[in-house]
Formats: sequence, structure tokens, C-alpha cells
Amino acid sequence: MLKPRMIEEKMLILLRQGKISKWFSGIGQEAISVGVTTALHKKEYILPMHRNLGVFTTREIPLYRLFGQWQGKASGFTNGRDRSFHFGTQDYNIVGMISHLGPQLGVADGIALANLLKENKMVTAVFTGEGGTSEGDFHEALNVASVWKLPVLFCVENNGYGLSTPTSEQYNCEHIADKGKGYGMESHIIDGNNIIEVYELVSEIAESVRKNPRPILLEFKTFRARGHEEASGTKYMPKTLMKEWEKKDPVTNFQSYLISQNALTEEEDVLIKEGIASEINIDLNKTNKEEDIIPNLTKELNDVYKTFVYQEVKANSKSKEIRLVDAVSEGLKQSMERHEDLVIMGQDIAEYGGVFKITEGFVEAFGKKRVRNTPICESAIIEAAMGLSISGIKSVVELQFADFITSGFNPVINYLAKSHYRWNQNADIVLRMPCGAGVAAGPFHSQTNEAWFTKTPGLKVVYPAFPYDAKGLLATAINDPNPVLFFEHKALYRSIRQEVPTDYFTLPFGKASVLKEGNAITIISYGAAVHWALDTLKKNPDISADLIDLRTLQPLDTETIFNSVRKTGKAIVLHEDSMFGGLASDISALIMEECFEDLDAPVKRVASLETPIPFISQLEDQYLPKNRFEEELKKLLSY
Ligand SMILES: Cc1ncc(C[n+]2csc(CCOP(=O)(O)OP(=O)(O)O)c2C)c(N)n1
Ligand SMILES: [Mg+2]
Repeated sequence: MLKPRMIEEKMLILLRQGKISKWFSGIGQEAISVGVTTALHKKEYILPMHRNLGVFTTREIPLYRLFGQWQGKASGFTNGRDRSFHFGTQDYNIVGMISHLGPQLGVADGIALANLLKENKMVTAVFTGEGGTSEGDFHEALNVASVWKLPVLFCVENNGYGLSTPTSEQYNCEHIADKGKGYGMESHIIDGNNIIEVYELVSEIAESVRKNPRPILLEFKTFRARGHEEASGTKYMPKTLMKEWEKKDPVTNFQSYLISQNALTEEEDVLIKEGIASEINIDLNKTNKEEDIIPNLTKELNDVYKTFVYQEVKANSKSKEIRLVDAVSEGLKQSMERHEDLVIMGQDIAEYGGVFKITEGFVEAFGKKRVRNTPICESAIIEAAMGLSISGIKSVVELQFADFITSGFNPVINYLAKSHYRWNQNADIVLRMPCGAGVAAGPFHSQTNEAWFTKTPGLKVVYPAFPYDAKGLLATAINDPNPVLFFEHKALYRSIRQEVPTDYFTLPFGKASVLKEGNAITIISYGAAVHWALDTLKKNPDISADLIDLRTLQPLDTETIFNSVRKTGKAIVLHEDSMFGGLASDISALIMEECFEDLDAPVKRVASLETPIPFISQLEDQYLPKNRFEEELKKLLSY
């Protein structure tokens, strides 16, 4: 406990000198970090928050690496890409937070699920402040952990404040531990300022959880002795309250206790402090001497994704005519056979087979451990998928409808997409997204929201239009160790048939397919819109067009687009999504930048109206660009 205390005292000086950017003090709360970490085995994962320096020091991370992290040096854990405690390290089985606090809890669920599946009798500890318990993630994570009996210790550090907000404005029950009952979960209140109590109780509870896997809610009563972060001060905190808690300081109290028990002499105390001070100084000097990071553009761009070497598995010659829905199902099933620990999760996907029946029969084939029905909690499940990936397990999450990804948006955008770039941790996850219009299902069951994700570096986005592509690309999506959003158009599920090889095969990302070749114009499209373009060309056999089906949107096959446009001199981009900020806008811009001299007309975008997608089919038909495309195509041809 002394070590994190003394490091902090040093950091406060460095903060004043502008050498570190921000500091969240854990002074007064050391017994919790140190006690919990000591109670766990080193191989067990801990997911700390911003005041848990004691977790890092107890796991014996060399101090110069921590200092390097805070100063943005290469010896840190994020290559200068993220600050403070926003990092994890597999070497020490620590998974650091993202700023959004709550997602940690669901990630812990995933790690605990991996432990449960591996039957390794390990426990996982995750921290949150009492403020963080107000986030939906807390509720979702505790609920999932309870339903799935996951071996997680949810450690709530109740330190009286969430920034300036006192507990009375944060929750309305006596103890946070009381919430355990609502989740069907055992809970305990622990004096967070008493290291002996923390260590003994957590050791006992952890041992019991190892033997009998289940989640436990632990509320540590403590106090934040300093401000939220150093710049924000403590004006709003009553002085008397601060004085009262000063008497309960875990470090000085434990020191007095040890002295009173003759377990520590004054001389030993001095020696211990000198030892720590010297370690801090030596390591700090090392960090101070370390060269600053020099930006390397290639490295920055390369580190967004984990390297994936595509392995081609050729299709067998035997094929069968199947629907797109069958192709997805078959591709998924054959991947389940190939990757023996691949887990799939989603609402109603087990016995019920999923709302589109893609996973029908999967429980019988693979069992309920690998085919997991989930409560309705997109965030926690996507976070759990992240936890599985941290534990080396691939997963596929079925969103019941792509529209519902909004309820799991935060982990996708902030956790999955950014982890590899931030601390080299990939998110080996496929999110299956049944999407799209044409089924008169209204604003919340018809969206095609790929542009929310193509916008975000770190994600891959796949959008097949045919059964063959769906099967091969899904296999690749699962092989790829990066997070992939896999869009499956609902209107195509049962309307599009094709001969598809019966065995497992893969198709590469970043390769568009040219469905028709011609010289007058280039049509660029993907998803259901590809079929609208095909229909239009069928109706107008005299139009000589290249029709490009992009198949994957990130990575995007710009080469095929540019080569075609250089040949035809005209380009029209057709998609189902609404126009502004859609893929067509960027593709159009790319063509302008790369092929300006070859263009004989401005690039044309044809897309849906700038309205939410409506319910009744007359309105839906008007909304979609399907019926506007032919006219726009002809206009551009005669430009
Ligand atoms: C989603 C989200 N909302 C708001 C914030 C800003 N914020 C960061 S820490 C914090 C207070 C957290 O309080 P608590 O969970 O009690 O932890 P403590 O700081 O007291 O340890 C707030 C409001 C944030 N980081 N993320
Ligand atoms: Mg708090």
C-alpha cells in the first residue's frame, strides 16, 4: 500500500510540473486495490479503474513502464496512443479501462465465461466506482453474470463521490450491495479501508468462487481523499467529512497496527520507505531519459488492425442451390465445426434457432455452452465477446436486428474498434447484422446502418449480396482476428438463390466482384441495391455498364472501382442507406480525387431519402432509391 501511496505523492509533483497529463488519485483507497490483487492468483485477470494504481504495483509491473505510460513514452503500454490507466497488459493479466467506465464490467463477464468454458477454476475481479454502477452496463453485466453463473467478483469502490456527485444523488438505496438481491446474487459489504478485512474476505470469497463458480457483488466502503482529478479540487466536499475519513487512512492505520503488534519497527518502516523512494527515483530517471516517441505514419496505420494473413480454402466442386439465409447458416455451422471453441451468442438463438432460423439445430450439434441464448442486453454481450477474445476465444454475436446495435454501440465503437491500436489487444469478434428494408418493418427493423461503422477505424465491414459471397465471406470474417460487422440483408435472405459449394470455403476481404462488364458507365453498389441495379440492366439490355458489387466496405476495393471508372469515364453509386454521410459520398470523393481526368461527367449518388425509413410499403418504396435509379442512370449516360 505504501508503494502506490508514495508513487502518487511523486506524481502530484510531476503533474504540477506538467510532466503528466491527468491524475486520478487513489489515496485513501489503496487497501482495496492491493487487498483484492493480493487475494487473487497472478494468472487471474483483474480489470481495474482509474484509481487502482495498487493493482498495477501489486502485480509488480516495473515502475518505469508505468511512468512511461503516463508520460506517453515507448516503454509504456500504448505507444503514446492512450493516457493514464487506459491500457491492459496480457503479461500481467490486467485489462485496463476505457473512459466510459461501465464496459469493464461486461468484459469481465466474457473473461469469466472463458474461464468457465475452460473449467480452469479461475476467478476474475472487476472494479467500478459507485458512480459507474448507475450505468446500464452495470445492470447488464451483473444480470448476465448471474444468469450464466460466471465466476466474477464485482468490486464496487464506494468512495462517496462520482466527480462532484454525492451518493445521495447517485442511487436511492442504502447500500449498493443491496442490489445483489435483485440480481439473485450474493453480496457483501467490506470495510475498504481495512487491508486485513479486504484481504481475508476477498481471499475466502475468491476461493469459494473457484470451487463453486458464481458472481459476487462486493461493496467496499471507502472515501476519496482527494478531488476527482487533481485539477477539479475538493470544494464541494465537506471539510468535516474529509477530516473524519483522514482518521481511517488505510496506510497509516495499518502501519500503526503493525507497530502495535511488533510486526514492524520504526527502523524497518524507514528502510521500507527509503527502498520504495529509491526505486521510484531510479525508474523515474530512466523514464525521463527515455527518448520521446517519433511519429511513424506507417506504424500508426498498420497498428489499427491485427495482421491477418488470409488463408484461401478453395470451394469444392459439389454445389447446391440454396438461399442466402441457408448460406449464412451453413457458413456459420461449418465454422463452428472448424473452430472448436468458437462461441455464438444472441437473443433466442439456441433452441428457438434465432428469429431468422439461422441457428436452427445448432444446439443439438454444438451444445448450449457454445450456442448461448442471451438476455436482452446488447452492450454486455458485445463486451463479453471482448472478454472472450482477451481469453483467446473467438465469438460471433447475432444481433436480432441490425437496428439494435445502437444498444451496444459503445463497446463496438470504443472498445472493439480501438483496442488493438491502443494496447495491441485484438477483438476477435463477428457481429452478425440482419439489416435492410423491403419488408415493411418500419423505422426500427429496417435500417441499413453500415456507415456508422465504416466511419470508425478498427472495424471491418462486410455486406454480401449473394449466397456464395455470404458463405465464403462469413468464413473469412470468423477467421479474421479483427472485429467484423457482417451485414445480412433480410429481404435477400429468402429471395436470392444461388449454387453454392457444399463444403467450407473462404473468400478474401477487399475484393469486389464485377457482375457485368461494359464500357459506357460504372455502377458501384452493394447489398440489396446490387439486385436493383441488376434488374435495371436486365430491363435495359442496351446499356453497357460495369456493375461492381463491393462485397466488403472496409476494406474497400478502390482498385477495381478506379480501373473501371478510368475505362468508362462515368460512375454512379447506388445504395440503400440514406444519402448524406453514406458510403456513396466517400466513394464519389475518392473517384474525384483519383480519376478526375478520366471523368466525362460528375459522379452521381443515388440513395434513400433523408428521412427515417417508414413502415407502409408505398412510403418505403418512395424512400428507397430503387425506383429512382433507372432515371438517374439514363440521365448520367446522356450527360
Ligand atoms: C460514460 C461516461 N460518463 C461520464 C464520464 C465522466 N466521468 C469520469 S469518472 C466520473 C466519475 C466516476 O465516479 P465513480 O464511478 O464513483 O468512480 P470514482 O471516480 O469515484 O472512483 C465521471 C462522471 C465518463 N468517463 N464516462
Ligand atoms: Mg465514486
